[in-house]
Amino acid sequence: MVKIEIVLGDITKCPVDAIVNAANTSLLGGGGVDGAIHRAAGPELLAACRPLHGCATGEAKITPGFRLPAKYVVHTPGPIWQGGQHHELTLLANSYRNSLNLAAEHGCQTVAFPSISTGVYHFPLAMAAEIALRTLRDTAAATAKGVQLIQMVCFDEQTKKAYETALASLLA
Ligand code: AR6
Repeated sequence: MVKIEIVLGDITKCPVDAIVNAANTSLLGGGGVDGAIHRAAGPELLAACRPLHGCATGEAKITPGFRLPAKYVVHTPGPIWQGGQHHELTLLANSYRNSLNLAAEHGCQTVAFPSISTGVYHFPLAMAAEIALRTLRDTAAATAKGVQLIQMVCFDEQTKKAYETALASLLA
């Protein structure tokens, strides 16, 4: 069975097989975790993203990790929160499921995720945490069976608490 860990930290430092990037649909970089990943990976990452011609919301594409400790970066644009009536819940689940499956298809056993869409995309944190952990647990059991460890890498205490609360209620 997959182990899911909630940790506080910087995802660019994680020595895992794949880290996931909360990207935008251009895949050409941005602020937040996306900017941090591009800075740490080096300009080769942008060069690898250009020929991908973007990515639809909820879908995922993969590149090497270049100067990162991680072997791969899985890029997924999460949904922008628009009040909840624009398929945001389904699209967020799609981002987690498609990212984990793509990493598993590339033989990854350890995968680190940031809190997708809860920064500048303003998805409500508690709901996002619940969707993230339920989708990751179910996907690992159904299709991404080679994945042994999933880390949710939270950048601040409030985010970490939200994921810990969601994990406790998922396991209850
Ligand atoms: N490690 C882990 N988490 C981080 C890091 C880091 N180094 N840096 C920030 N976070 P956001 P979104 C957290 O805004 O809401 C970009 O411009 C951050 O504190 O990065 O999906 C893209 O290009 C928050 O908890 O992503 C898109 O345009 C979480 O990562 C847009 O932002 C997500 O915040 C995507 O917005």
